[in-house]
Amino acid sequence: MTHKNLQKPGKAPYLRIATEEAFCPSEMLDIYRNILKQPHVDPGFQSLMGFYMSSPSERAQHIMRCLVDLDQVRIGHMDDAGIDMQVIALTSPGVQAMDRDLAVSFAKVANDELAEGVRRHPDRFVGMIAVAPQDPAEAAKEIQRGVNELGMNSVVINSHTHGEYLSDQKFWEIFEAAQAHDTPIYLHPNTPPANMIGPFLEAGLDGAVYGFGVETGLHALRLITSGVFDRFPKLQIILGHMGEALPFWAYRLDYMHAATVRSNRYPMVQPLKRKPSDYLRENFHITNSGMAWPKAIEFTQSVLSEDRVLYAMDYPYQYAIDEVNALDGMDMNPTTKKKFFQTNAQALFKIPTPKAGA
Ligand code: 1DF
Ligand code: MN
Repeated sequence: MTHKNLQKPGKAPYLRIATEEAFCPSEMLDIYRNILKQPHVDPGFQSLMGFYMSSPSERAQHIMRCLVDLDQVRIGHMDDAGIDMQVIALTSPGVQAMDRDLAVSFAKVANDELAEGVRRHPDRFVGMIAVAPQDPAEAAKEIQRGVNELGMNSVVINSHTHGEYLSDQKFWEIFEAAQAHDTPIYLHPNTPPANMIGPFLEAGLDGAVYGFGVETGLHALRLITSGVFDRFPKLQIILGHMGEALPFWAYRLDYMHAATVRSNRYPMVQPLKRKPSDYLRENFHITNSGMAWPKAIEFTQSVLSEDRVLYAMDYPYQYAIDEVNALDGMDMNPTTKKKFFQTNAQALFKIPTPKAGA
């Protein structure tokens, strides 16, 4: 995974800001080891972290080494790949794999540790606030602390929490806090919950290859159809992986949602103020994490607008220098390309332009 033979990306007329980059405090690995020893381990957690924490494969070893570092290992890789800045989040599933009390207390530990890393390397790192949806009131408080005390301006939630979705109104205090503090929420993937994972696991497709996208796309759609954005019209959700395919579904979602409402088929599918695709355009930003594919990026820009599509690498899970070169070279007008790599991220995460930079 060292890519020594590949050409290093050169200087570009934009900063490259990667926006879905992961870290893992080493104490979280101790907590994970305890969870993995318990009698009834969530099958998705077992499949994902059970693998990364025990596999001798080069990929797993490389990822584990990078995840815990917020200093020279990470910065060396960023330099080699031409990444000026990383927007860093607690890796999935983070505190959402834990019991409530531990999740609440460990979110603070993880956020403090990330904030320290950002303080050591303020020109290179930006942090996202991790929260424990297990306790919505505490999550709302942690958003406030993250903004006011840690200087972070975004939140990460790793999709479902023990099989529960944020479309349930008991979680909406979190959205209220996010809207009030103007912090976008990165709805990052998790493995499918226990009651969904069976057919994925059976085929070895539960992880980043497909299960992540299906589960997180469903979660985002549940936010739309439950009326979250009618209640919190300014709330912004960030999706990775080219919007977990939702832009490609937009036409059918609009048609079938309207048809379902008209026919009174389900009590939980009620009229919305706007079409599902309107919320995608007004309440979502999308990154290309894991999808270095110019045609898909262009299509997503055409659905959401070029102001809402951002670059992400998904370090260390997809540390691929050749993809940076491919995206540098994509056929896109220079203004749009600078929005994609730099200025959309600066606006969304409130990142000032470094004084000496680019
Ligand atoms: C993987 C991919 C793992 C992504 C991740 O977090 C992750 C993977 C545990 O390849 O197993 O964030 N990803 O976003 O694509
Ligand atoms: Mn990721």
